[in-house]
Amino acid sequence: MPNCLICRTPIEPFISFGKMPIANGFLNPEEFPHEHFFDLQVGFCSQCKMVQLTELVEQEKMFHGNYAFFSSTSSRMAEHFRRLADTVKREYLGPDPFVVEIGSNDGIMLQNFAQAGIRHLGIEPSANVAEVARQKGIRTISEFFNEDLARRIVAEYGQADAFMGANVVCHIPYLHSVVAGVKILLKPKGLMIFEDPYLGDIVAKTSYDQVYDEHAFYFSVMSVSYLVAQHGLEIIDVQPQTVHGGSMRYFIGHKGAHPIKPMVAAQLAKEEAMGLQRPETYVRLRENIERSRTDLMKLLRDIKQQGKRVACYAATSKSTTVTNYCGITPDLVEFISDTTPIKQGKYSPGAHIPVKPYEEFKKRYPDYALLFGWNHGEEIMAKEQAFKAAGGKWIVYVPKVQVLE
Ligand code: JHZ
Ligand code: SAH
Repeated sequence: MPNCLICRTPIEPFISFGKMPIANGFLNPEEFPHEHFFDLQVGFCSQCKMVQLTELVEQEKMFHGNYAFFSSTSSRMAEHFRRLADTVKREYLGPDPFVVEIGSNDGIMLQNFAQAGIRHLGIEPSANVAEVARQKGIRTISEFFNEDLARRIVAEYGQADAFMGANVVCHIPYLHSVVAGVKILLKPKGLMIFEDPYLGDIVAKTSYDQVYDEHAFYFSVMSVSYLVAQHGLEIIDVQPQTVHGGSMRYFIGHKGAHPIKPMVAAQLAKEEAMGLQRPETYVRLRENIERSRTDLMKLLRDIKQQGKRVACYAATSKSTTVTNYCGITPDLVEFISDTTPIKQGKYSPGAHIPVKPYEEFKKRYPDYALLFGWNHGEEIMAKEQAFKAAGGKWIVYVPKVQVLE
């Protein structure tokens, strides 16, 4: 049995999704024979309550100079991060402020600090997206964050008022080194502010497509509290977010440095009531995931039999789990429409569904669009009114499989 990455207790997986490729590994046909696969399985640690992958993919195989996810493809996310940056600027910066962000990608958040002339540093190992940020005038280094890098940053720039990370902390298996680095990097009153998809939402909505190679952890307030306490830090506030299908934002400070907001205890009580501390919850989650797969495949096969056309909307990382776990192949869906140039003209990981530019979707609407970017549903549906007006229907599978009439 593998050991918990946080507390070393042996853990057993509660679900196996089978062999999976790299979620963002869009590829060309000549690369099909060499595609990398691993066992995608998730386990729950009954000791420290951390939900996690039990087999990991090397970080260099996922994050490199051809990384396919560019944060700025969503205008709503840009707005979300602008608001977060405004809050940080208003409430959390002291004299001679310094802001560090890990997983800063194409600069979607740090641009707000750079434009305001605030000292900042982005840590972004994927060199191609980091370069886009540099072009915007954002100081960025291409390295993986860990305790050693934290020491080097303090030596060169001093300590930080804010250490930020969105959709990145849950990507890093060696979290003890990260949190030890944060402890060194933060000023006495400094804050670590990060957000990731929330386990409570995954369980409540059966959003199993949050599970893929990059997401090593599925955090709750319980499991994050345990982790940071090992390093003399504590959660002082939590704020639920609607983005990415339900996320949680955590505010963490040095132990005793800040008053703890009542929301922390309230959210912990909610987690207890939901049963996030009990193994049975994950048995039920597995059953719900299996039912979702059965329902989605039945729907797609019925539509196929009626001779209707289905195309997929947004070649998300999440869709790699859906297509490979459910068995969605190019005979069931024609293509995946996506706005990211680096994905276009390639094939989806594992299932090898062609990825086509968004213009293909607009040129000849399918009868049904399978919404792989369901987390951006509002943004997408607002701009696809013409698809609906032309008789097009959306297929969604979170929180349940259904056709939106
Ligand atoms: P989106 C990635 O997940 C990977 P993904 C990562 N592991 C993570 O946690 C989150 O991001 C933050 C396309 N799109 O945001 C563009 C359209 O085509 O759900 C992108 O290819 N049209 C770091 O990949 C993809 O969706 C649109 O109108 O699941 C992004 O998908 C919109 C809004 C997006 O992230
Ligand atoms: N914060 C952005 C980007 C999320 S994508 C957003 O929310 O949209 C996750 C990013 O984290 C990738 O660009 C990846 O290269 C980066 N990353 C992965 N491991 C990292 C590590 N150990 N340290 C810093 N960044 C890392």
